[in-house]
Amino acid sequence: MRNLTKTALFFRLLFVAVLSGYSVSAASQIYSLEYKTGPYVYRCDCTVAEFDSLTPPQGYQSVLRVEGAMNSWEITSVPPQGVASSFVHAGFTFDYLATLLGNVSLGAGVNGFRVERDIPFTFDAGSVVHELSAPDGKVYTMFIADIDYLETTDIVMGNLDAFIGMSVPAGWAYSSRVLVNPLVLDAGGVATVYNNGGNSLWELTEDADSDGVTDAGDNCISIANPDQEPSSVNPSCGAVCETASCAGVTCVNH
Ligand SMILES: [Ca+2]
Ligand SMILES: [Ca+2]
Repeated sequence: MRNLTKTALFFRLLFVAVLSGYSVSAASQIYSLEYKTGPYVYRCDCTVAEFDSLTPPQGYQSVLRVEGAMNSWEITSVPPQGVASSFVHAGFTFDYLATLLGNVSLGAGVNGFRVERDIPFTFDAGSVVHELSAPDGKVYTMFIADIDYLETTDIVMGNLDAFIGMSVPAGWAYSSRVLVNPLVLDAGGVATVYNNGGNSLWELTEDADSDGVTDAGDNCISIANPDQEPSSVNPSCGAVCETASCAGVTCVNH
């Protein structure tokens, strides 16, 4: 189970790395001890040490998540018909936890996956963000990087050149910049995430008005309003969206 142990350490360090450079509006470092078969995830009623000592059943693989970083991958807590609600393995009970969201095509043979994530990541003004641009112009913002504490100590997310030389899919481009305004990665519930070779996670960041609040969380998608001041008429809508000159602007209720 060496790999699992290393993975656990890896994610713990990743999370610390993320928190040390940026702010996250909610955080915990609770680990889920899970087995996955296909899209179905089961959580172990056991300790980390107990879980670490187990070999997964045939057809299952170990999954270890940090809750808070990607809070919920599940689309339901009720197992679909025909899927077991629990099973016992090596004396431990595994209860059904989730059905994972599926992979999505990001174009040209590049796949991402969807995660349910309801915790916005806030990148403060003045911090460095690392971005991948896809051939279709869509931008993916890195929110977790593979920093192996034991082997690599010189990757600093706050460095503009931290990931120069990283391999990216054909037609994609990497860049980095210092934020003038805060950037909020708010998936609005479901995020599309690209995993770059297992080394880093990049979230699709659609910000039509470039005000630093991504579309899913923007209370006025097409008008820049970084302060997100709410409308006095409809608090779920941005104030800038209620004026006559903004007629027809779509407001996002959330
Ligand atoms: Ca926006
Ligand atoms: Ca806006």
